[in-house]
Amino acid sequence: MAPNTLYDALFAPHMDSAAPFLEWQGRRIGYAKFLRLAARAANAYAAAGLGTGDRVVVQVGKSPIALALYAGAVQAGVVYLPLNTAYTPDEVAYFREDSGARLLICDPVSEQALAGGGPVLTLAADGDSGSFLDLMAKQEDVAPVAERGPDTLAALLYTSGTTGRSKGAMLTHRNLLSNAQALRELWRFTDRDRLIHALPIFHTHGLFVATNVTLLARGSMILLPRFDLDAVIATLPRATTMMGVPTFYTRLLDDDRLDRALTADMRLFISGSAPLLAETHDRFTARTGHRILERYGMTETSMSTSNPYEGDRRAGTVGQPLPATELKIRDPETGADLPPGEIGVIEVRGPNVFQGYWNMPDKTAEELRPDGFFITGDLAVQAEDGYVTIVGRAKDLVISGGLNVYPKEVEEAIDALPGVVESAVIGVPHPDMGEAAVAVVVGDIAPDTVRSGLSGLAPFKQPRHVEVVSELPRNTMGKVQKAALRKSHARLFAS
Ligand code: MLC
Ligand code: AMP
Repeated sequence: MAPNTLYDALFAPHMDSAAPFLEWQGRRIGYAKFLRLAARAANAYAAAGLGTGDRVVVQVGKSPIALALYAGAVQAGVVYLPLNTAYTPDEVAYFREDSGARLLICDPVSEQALAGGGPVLTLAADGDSGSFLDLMAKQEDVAPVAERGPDTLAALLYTSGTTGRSKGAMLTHRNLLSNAQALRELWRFTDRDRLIHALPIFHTHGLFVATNVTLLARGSMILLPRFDLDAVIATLPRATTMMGVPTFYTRLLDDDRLDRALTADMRLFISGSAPLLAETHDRFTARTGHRILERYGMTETSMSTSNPYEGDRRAGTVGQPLPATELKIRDPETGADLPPGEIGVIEVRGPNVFQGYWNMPDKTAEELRPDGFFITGDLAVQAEDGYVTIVGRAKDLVISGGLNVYPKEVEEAIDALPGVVESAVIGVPHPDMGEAAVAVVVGDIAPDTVRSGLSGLAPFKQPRHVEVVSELPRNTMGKVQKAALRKSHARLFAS
């Protein structure tokens, strides 16, 4: 029988393999060594009192050990809940409480601020010290494998909706594994691949798409702490593939060192998490000869569509649905199927689609239909030949450098400041981040005071520009016209 859990498919086949898995700051870590680290982490979870199904919240810097915390959770059957390192202590406290996590692992520098909400262990940003690492060091490097099935929970990834607080998307072994299998095949990953991994490992893109596909193909990853232009340029000649958000590609294009010679040994560049402009796609091809392969996905669904490896990688489109994924374009009001060429909301169904939001049956029912179709909130048209072009969002969301900013959350924080009457947060085209958040505020308050009043929010959520006005544009129903604001501010960041 084909393996149907993450451990059986991704880890078990490599237990004794000396093949390289990670390269990190000049050091090589082979598969067998990495899996011994994972086993130590699995034993350390057990030593800390966690059993199968318990949640662990992990807010740590990127390092091989941090990746082993994920692998160890898979082995121990612990549900993995990774968090953006930019989240503030207040934000972390919410995720921890909402998920009922048994343990939080964070950077030692935040330990004090996060104490009080339950057990805390630490791992330093470079992965070289911390109380969880100490606990791992005391463990055996073999560990039992928790009994898990394809339908048991592997991870809880928080993602905000347009209203209220963040929701934990429940992802099973089947969700994650089926997607990795589809992508490995579609993108032709093999054991000869060396992936430049410059993404964060707290989101679907860097944690699941990049890592699971590589593990499944028995390839290797050159792990960089973050996207650093010089480091990526230095690494390109030794790599075969890269996955990135559009900002990676626009930053590379802004550098004269990017050319055909530098990328001669690369076989594939993949982009996703935010719209890649057709213009960026075309410039990249003109400069390097490579056609970026764009795909589309979401925390709740992993990847749903992709351009082909062989065949037409069509600029400005996100390609066709993955083989096992059904995709429909539906009328956002009535839910009726729309014919090719008409704009509607993307709905998807398949083994990639999550199981619902943790402890939020009502929210789940709003977005996940009884027949299994998930309402993504992305607006698109589909061509007769299946290619999907995303044209906008029905949900009020700003995507900045591939990170989601929920206007409602920022508006609530602004509206709570003394002197503020109301506010509107919009996404405005930004040459580096794709979009940047801008706040338009009504009230007796200075822009700097608004800015300094938002320190409880992670920095990437804070508006890049704050403007105080006498009133917000409204339609006849009294609803704030964000479209009008986006239009009047469209050139704010034009270089
Ligand atoms: C950093 N900053 C950001 C930001 N990233 N602000 C807005 N949006 C962002 N994305 C802030 C920093 O705190 C800093 O603030 C300032 O901007 C300058 O930072 P920088 O050095 O220019 O940014 P950098 O560290 O280079 O990061 C930019 C980035 C990074 C685009 C490389 O954000 C990144 O790797 N993004 C990828 C996110 C991702 O993986 N998304 C996938 C989600 S999964 P200050 O105040 O200190 O100056 C998903 C599903 C799918 O969407 O389909 O994949
Ligand atoms: P997240 O909730 O962080 O998983 O972000 C998912 C959202 O990112 C999707 O709903 C889309 O709006 C957006 N997204 C992902 N990939 C693409 C893409 N290739 N083009 C346009 N938008 C994308």
